[in-house]
Amino acid sequence: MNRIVRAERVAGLILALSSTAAFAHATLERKEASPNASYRGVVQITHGCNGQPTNRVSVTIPEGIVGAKPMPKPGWTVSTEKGAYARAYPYFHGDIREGVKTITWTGGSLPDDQVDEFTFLARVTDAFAPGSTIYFPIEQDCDKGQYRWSEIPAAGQDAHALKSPAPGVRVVAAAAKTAPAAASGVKAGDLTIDTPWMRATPGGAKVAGGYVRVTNTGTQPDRLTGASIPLAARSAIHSMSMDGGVMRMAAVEGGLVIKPGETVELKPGGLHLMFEDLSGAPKAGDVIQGTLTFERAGSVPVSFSVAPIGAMKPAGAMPGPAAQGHHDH
Ligand SMILES: [Cu+2]
Repeated sequence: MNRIVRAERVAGLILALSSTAAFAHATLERKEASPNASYRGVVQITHGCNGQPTNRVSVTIPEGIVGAKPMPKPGWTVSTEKGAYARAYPYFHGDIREGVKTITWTGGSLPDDQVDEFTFLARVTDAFAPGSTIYFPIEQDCDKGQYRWSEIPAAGQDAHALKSPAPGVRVVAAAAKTAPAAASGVKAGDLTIDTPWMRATPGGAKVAGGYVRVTNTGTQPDRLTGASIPLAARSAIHSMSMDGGVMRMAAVEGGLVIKPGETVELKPGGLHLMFEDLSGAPKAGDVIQGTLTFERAGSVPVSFSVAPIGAMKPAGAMPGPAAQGHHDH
């Protein structure tokens, strides 16, 4: 009996200690990453195991993160385990099918009252869409004791509720990190997306035109397949052409190809996005959050600035020739 009570007390003590320690989980210094971009993972170890020095740190590279390489660390021996990926991923000028799955540093001794960092470089593939989270499970071993920072929250679960959470990295579109304004190009993989804009519409209008310039700096063609804004139930990509003095529009079937090295401009009087079944009217001066969808670069959040009715250029651009005789969207 006495023994059981004592075991319970010990268990309670361990629980208390580990929940105190849980204030300082193993963490990753950089909490954001973007698809089709490199990620510098810096594992931070800020405490040992109940006072014991840390002598081993191991990070698991999740599926969808490719080309991982550790940074050597004086005083520690680094080793990697390689394996096949679940599928091939585009990687620079070809595909990559296998690579490092775990990185382990051993042989050092990090006292409980000191901190240290363990670094690797890797590439985030488009397997991770903006809004998702990448989890890197981490094992921490000490002279006595260990932590397994490996718990991944279920959908809707708060990571703070977990005792030993795997550090997470939030996936954001490259756009969100690099382009606060619509002024300069937003990067999405190999694409640069410039100045998305649209025109205000008269009340009651059911359609609005959207415009953008997309440059492909990569080596493979991509394809603009769609666009969305909350105001529009549907959208299409249209071309316009003169036919016997009459402007005609036609849907661009199968998406709009953007060849390597090419810039495709959607503008009034030419190719354009057609937002359809509007539930409200975009007003000049508004900035409307939306997305552009590409076959390779994926779904890219963009901000459409709204220019006045009939404008030929985005708001803020140099005034263009007055709108004249063109088809009004
Ligand atoms: Cu149209």
